[in-house]
Formats: sequence, C-alpha cells, structure tokens
Amino acid sequence: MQKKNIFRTVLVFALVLMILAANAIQVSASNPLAPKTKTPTPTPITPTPTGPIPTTIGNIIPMPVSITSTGGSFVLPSTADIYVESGMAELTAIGQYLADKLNPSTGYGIQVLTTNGAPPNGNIYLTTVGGDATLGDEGYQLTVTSNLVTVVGYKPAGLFRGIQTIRQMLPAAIENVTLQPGPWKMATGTVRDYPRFAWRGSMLDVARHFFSVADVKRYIDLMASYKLNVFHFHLSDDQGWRIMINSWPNLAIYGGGTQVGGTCTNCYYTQAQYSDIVAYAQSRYITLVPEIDMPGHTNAALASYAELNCNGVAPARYTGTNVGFSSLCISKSITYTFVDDVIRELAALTPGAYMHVGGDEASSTTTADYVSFVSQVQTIVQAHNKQMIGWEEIAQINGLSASSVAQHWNTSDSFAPTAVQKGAKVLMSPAHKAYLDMKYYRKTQLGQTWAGLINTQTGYEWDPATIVNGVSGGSVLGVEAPLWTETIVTMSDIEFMAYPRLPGYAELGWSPVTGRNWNEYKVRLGSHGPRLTAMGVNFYRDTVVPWQ
Ligand code: TNX
Repeated sequence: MQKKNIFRTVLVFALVLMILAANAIQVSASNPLAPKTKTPTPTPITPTPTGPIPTTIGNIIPMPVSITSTGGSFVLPSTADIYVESGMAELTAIGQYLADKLNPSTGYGIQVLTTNGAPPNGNIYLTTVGGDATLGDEGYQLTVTSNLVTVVGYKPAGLFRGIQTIRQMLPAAIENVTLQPGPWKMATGTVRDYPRFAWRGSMLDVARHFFSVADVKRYIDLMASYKLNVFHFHLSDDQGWRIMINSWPNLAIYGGGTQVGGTCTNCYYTQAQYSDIVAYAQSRYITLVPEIDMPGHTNAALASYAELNCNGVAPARYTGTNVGFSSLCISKSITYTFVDDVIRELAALTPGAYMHVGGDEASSTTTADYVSFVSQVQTIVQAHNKQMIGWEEIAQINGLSASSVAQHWNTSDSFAPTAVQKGAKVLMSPAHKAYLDMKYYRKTQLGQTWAGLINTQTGYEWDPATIVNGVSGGSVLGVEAPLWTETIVTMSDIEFMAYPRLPGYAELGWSPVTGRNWNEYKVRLGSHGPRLTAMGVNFYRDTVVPWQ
C-alpha cells in the first residue's frame, strides 16, 4: 500500500517535470535567438498552463467550400511580416488589420510591406494577382506550405475573408491581447472558399437600449471574424430615436432621451459618429444598413414632433416594451416631408445600397393606409438612389419593386411568398430560428420566449433555402440574425445572446448545405471555446456543445 503511494508520487512528479519541460520549450520557441529587426511590445507573458490549443485545418467556422490538407505545418517565425502587392493601399489596410490581430499575442512586431511577386519564405502574402473570378468578390484561396502563407483573392474583400481563416488556423491564444507563448503553428494545405449567400447579417437594436459607439464597433468586429458582411442598424423605435437628423433635431435630442426602463442621457449618435461606424464596418468589408422603422414603432418620433400626429398632439415618451400601438399619420403631407428628410440625410451618410424602412407590426394602421404609406416610402427611398428593404409585411404593396427586399421574420404565416411572386428577394430571419433575443432555454436569464426557445442546435438546424414554402433558390438573398434589446442592457448581455449562436448563422449563410450537420458542427464549435475566451467574449456555454 505504502509502496504504491510512493510509486504514485514519483509518477506525478515525473509528469509535472515533463509538463514543465514542454512548456519551457514552448516559451523558448517564442523567444528565438534569430536576430530581430523590430522591437516587440514588452507585454508580460501570461503562461497558458496547457500550452496553446492545437488547431486543425478542419475547425474553421464557417466551414469552407473545400479544404485540402497536406499534413505538414508552418510555424510563424518571429521575423515574419505581411507582404501585400504594391500600389494597392486597400491591401495594405487589410494587411494591417491582420498585423494588429497578430502583434499583441505574438509580440513579433509584424509589419506590412509591399512587394511585386512572392515574398521570401517565413512570411504571409496577400494578393489579388492571379485571383480567380469564379470565387467571386468575397472568395479566396489560402495556401499554407511549410514556407509561406498565401491568400489570393479576386477582390480585396476576399482577402479580408481569407485572413479570418488564417486567424482560425492559428492557435486560439493568438486572439489574446497580451503576449502569449507560441509556437504559432498552422497546418499546411489549401482552402478554396466563397460564400453561399450574398447577405450574411446581424441586426442590433440600439433603440430599446442604447449602446455606445465602442460597443457597436466591437459587435461589428466580432461579426467580421465569422465572415458576416451586413450590419443592420435598428436606429429608431417607440422607445428611442438614435441618429441626429439635422432637419428634425428633436428626434435625437428629445426622442433620444429615453430607452426601455427610463431616461437615457444623449442616447443618440451624431452624424459624425454614425459615419465613423459606417467607415469602421466598411474597413471590415461589412455593409451597414440603417433602419428607420415606420409607420409603426414610431412613438419616439411622434413624441418629438406634435405635427406628425393625426390629432396634432405629441404623446409622452415611452419606456415600456409593448409593440403595435404607434403610427405616423398616413394622411398628412408633413409625414412624407419627414420621411423624405430623414431618408435623404441618412442616404447621404450611407454608402451601402439599402435603406431599411421597418414596416413591421403596424397594428395601429389599417391595411389600406399601410399599403399606401409603404408605396410612397418606396418611391422616396428610390428617389434617393437606394433600394428599399423592409420587414416582410411590405410585400403587401402592389408596386413592390424587384429591387426591394422583404425580410421574413414571422414564425408561421408569411408574406415572403407574396414578395417572391412580385419578383422581389427575401432575407431570412425566421424568429423561431434566427432571433438572437430568444432565450436558449426556459431558465435563460435574458431574452424573450414569444417565438420559442432557441438553443445552439435549434439555431443551427435549418436551411434558409427551404424554410419557407415558395421561397427558394435565387429568391433567397441570405440570412440575418436580429438582436432585439428589450431585455439586453450591456455589451456583456449582447455577447451572451449572440455567442455561440451567431457563428452558426454565419455558417448557414456562408457554407454549402451538403455535408453540414449538427453533430459535426457542434465539435467544431466546441473547439472555438478557447478562441472566444481569448477574444474576451462572454459566450453562453450551451451544454449541447462539447466545449474544449
Ligand atoms: C418583434 S419581429 C419585433 C420587434 C421586437 C421583437 C422582440 C419584428 C420585425 N418586430 O419589434 O423587438 O419582436 O422579439
């Protein structure tokens, strides 16, 4: 018995020694003797007791179109730089985005350099030379050999998507913002990749609760890491108006003074802040689509300007969570002056093609009035050179343009087939599958239940191309996961509801449908746990996922 215990102690001691030795090798590998031309930022090393989590080429989310593994490895050396083809400032910016992600954790002081042709071994190379047009604007080919990492895109957007794959092929610790031990190893092979749908989005409701510019930027950055490309910005609702409109300043000044639960000081974005967010999204190849919800969901506007009300009396501001009680005055001409002014100012600040006009839950507006209103709004949107997108109810208008888009959200009855019959496209956001504000389980502290419970599996197991009868093939523009914020107050709340579900919607939007299934996906998602942790994401550890 005693002998056994001694044996056990020796064994444990030997094991500890082995682990320590292994870690020492890893730490020394991150401090190689190779001469360095750059001075890394002297951040303290936070040792990871288990060493970096090994990644494989097979853990990428969204799952790439094709992966060929060659079984070797590339180790990013401390001398590495990112080379981009010369004469393209846009590529330098993309290279810098990657350098900014890699430098804090590696401490390598990676720089972005220009080149004509392939760079020396031991570097990363981003180029559009030889880009394959059949991969489309967002497609890329990533080739990792033991000497070089090369991304070739037909367009810069493809390179930006490709560098997200590079991030995911490096150990999870790469996402830390403090210096980590390497080695920074990637599996060798080739990834050929392009998206299934043109629109892969998420919506953030900043009207029910207001979020700072910094929070919005973080949300956009997290979207970018899973190759999402549309940020739908829900800027107005009954509880608040969040964007300064110079011709109607009270919308923001007075209408931006409340949110769910009470008052909110200066809770709106100036036009300069809005433009800053637009540019931030653009630099991540994400299109910003602003939404001004109308004719319903307009109490904040109605409270700010009495003349927008049919009876000429401004209601009190609203801080509850009911829907369907407010409406712009359909019969007044000032209503259309208001709509025109708002859309004109927003269109001028918005480079993207789309203007979202809401149109949902207009229960205080008769159908005839609703149809008349939305028809006029479509004309106004088009007069400002934008395409109209609205929640699926907009499909009821007779003159729905083929360029307009209906966003499907209802759990059963849907106007989406009507939109398709009229030649328009549909964006898929079925509430019982894609609403990020639905609780995961009955006991989830945050969120709502009206559309059902959506755990990570339920959120993943559906196909945008078949979920609505009569809406398939080319009629489906893509998929979007909206996050309504009646119960969501902080950035940490946002992250809890969006992660880990959002990567699943990113995969539904990007990856081919064949060969995808939950049992395979859940393991891949589980491997992203350490990555999300390193990114500081407050994700929900849904027990249906085998987290690493
Ligand atoms: C319905 S779905 C809404 C929103 C709410 C959401 C809460 C849709 C287009 N409108 O106004 O915030 O439910 O889940």
